Amino acid sequence: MKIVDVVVETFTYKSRIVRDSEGHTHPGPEHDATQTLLRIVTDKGVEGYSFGASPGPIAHLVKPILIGQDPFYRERIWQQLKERQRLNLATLYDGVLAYVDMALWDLAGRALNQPVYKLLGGYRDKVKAYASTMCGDDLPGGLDTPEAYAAFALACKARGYTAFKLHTWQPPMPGAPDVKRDLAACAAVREAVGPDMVLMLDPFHYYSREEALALGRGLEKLGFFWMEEPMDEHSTSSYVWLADQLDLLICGPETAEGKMQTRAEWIVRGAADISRGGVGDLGGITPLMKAAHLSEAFGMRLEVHGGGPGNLHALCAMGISGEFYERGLLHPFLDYEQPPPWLNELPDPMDDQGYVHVSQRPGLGLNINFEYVRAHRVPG
Ligand code: XYH
Ligand code: MG
Repeated sequence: MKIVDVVVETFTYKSRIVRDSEGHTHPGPEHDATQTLLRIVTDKGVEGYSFGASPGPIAHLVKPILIGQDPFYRERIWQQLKERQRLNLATLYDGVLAYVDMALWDLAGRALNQPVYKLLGGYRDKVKAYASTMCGDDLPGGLDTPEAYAAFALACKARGYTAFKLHTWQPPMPGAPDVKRDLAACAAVREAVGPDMVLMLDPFHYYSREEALALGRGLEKLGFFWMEEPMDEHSTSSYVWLADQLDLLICGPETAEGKMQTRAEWIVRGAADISRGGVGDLGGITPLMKAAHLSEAFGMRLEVHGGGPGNLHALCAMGISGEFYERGLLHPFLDYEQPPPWLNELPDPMDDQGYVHVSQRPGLGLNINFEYVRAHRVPG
């Protein structure tokens, strides 16, 4: 089997999610948006798909490497793309590698009529989810006050979630960042949901060591399970210092560059108690499994960053598995249970016990509405 084409199709849809000047997502007015479908095409007619890739780097950097290769040589292709990143980091970022790697895993599953997690070596077929909120906002009835977070946590508990992670207020929101307000939101949530719900915090990502320590000590009093990314993750030493001071579990790194090598450094230096990363941070399912096996060798869990089928299939193939699937980002104003128009069903359906079930369909299990993609395709 040989790869004969690599295509990115751009199409339009209506979105109610907007980004603030820092890039954080929030509910907003309905507007036109675009999405992309990456298609890796073979000479045997089998294709692999993923959503979100940028057309430019795929056409100029990825396609010339893939054409003519056997799509089952994922490790070789991933290593070639990783090496090509060194002088093309502005365009060939880890997310691009992730889209390509996921489409290759999808292609293998479709060719062999197996879900990806079984090709990886299945371990389970469902994973407990946590409700992962959007960052705080100033929308009345949204996530604008500690009481609003508490109300939303109760709604998520009623939906079946057994765990809830707050993303609290970040700049450019007025008054952010503020350790005291973060702790007020966490206290309101704990008061509302009771002692049994698992709670985590993902706050402003650039607090000082002292602010992160004050936050961590406050979370210990509230019985929180983990805190992630309270400081700039480029300072490993700061996380070593923080983890030494706290009983609260520190989970990371999430966004620090360097794939599984960075995670190895954090583990050997004691910068975190739980490792972290998702397909977007590491560059695909292939490196995410490398990081999972690295963590396992140290008897540590890796909690996967972000949702989506790539992360879910990896979670279902981990020996020391991440305990949770990050479902979100959620907000009281948005109905997460509705699939996007380009899919006929949610890729991460959750039962009323709080478990997300991995698809048994071949590949990543995406039930793609190709007719929608065709009908809304952007010419060119
Ligand atoms: O928007 O700052 C943010 C969130 O932290 C986002 O980057 C991401 O979804 C995350 O951190 N999830 O845990
Ligand atoms: Mg995070």
